[in-house]
Amino acid sequence: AGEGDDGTGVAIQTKTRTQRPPMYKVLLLNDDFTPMEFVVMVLERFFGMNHAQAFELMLTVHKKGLAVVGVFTHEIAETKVTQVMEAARQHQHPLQCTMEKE
Ligand code: NFA
Repeated sequence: AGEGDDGTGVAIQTKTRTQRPPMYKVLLLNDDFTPMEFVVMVLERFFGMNHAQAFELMLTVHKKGLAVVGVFTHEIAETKVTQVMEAARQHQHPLQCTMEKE
């Protein structure tokens, strides 16, 4: 991708590599107690989903046990997990949200 010089006048080929940060999946886990509408509200508020998208993802978690809500850099993923866990704690719901490296 590039050309340098090794000091003897010989051209050296150098590769350009695109920098990509490690990405993290944010997972939402099902439970038997958190109200469906609370999960929908959380997805709308913290993940920017519209009501239909949020309802569909909530149902996926409800039926399959978990789902990936989104994929983010480490700092953004950590913020999302904290926001969801804090909202759940405030409302005393057992909703669980975690992250894992892609
Ligand atoms: N399973 C919960 C209920 O029936 C709803 C729920 C969906 C909870 C997604 C957590 C995540 N009230």
